Amino acid sequence: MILANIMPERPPAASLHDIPIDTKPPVRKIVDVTPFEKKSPDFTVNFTEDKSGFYINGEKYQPDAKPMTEARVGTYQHWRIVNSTQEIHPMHIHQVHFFAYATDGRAIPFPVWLDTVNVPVGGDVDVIMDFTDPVIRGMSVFHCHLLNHEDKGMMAKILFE
Ligand SMILES: [Cu+2]
Repeated sequence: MILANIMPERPPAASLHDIPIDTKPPVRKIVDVTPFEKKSPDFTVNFTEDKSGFYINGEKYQPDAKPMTEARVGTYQHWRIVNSTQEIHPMHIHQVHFFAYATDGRAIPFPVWLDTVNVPVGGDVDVIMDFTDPVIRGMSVFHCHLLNHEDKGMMAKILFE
């Protein structure tokens, strides 16, 4: 069904083909991790599992659940993602990126901006979540990126406000 016809007020100055394409990889902000390293995490994600499911901080995802955590738009947060199981879990968050800078308490030699990171068995990853984009607001989720784990409960809500 047609929902709307969007017409430009005047013809565009250039066609898409005339716009130069920037082929360089995207450059994201460089973050000084020192202030984050010194204090304890703002939020900890703990992946666990048992015979009846997969959990984040002991909770199995429910569609009607309240957000597990909230983030003030315009801030950074230090998160520690802990894998308390015997298998790997890729942590993924929607809408925002994070700067992964340490694993198992040791600095990552080449820290990078990601939206998914493998959390080692019995280990952890320290990241800086970037909640500074003013456009990113409302309810979102973070979860294990293995579909089987996510579907069995390893997902939680976050509210950007
Ligand atoms: Cu998993």
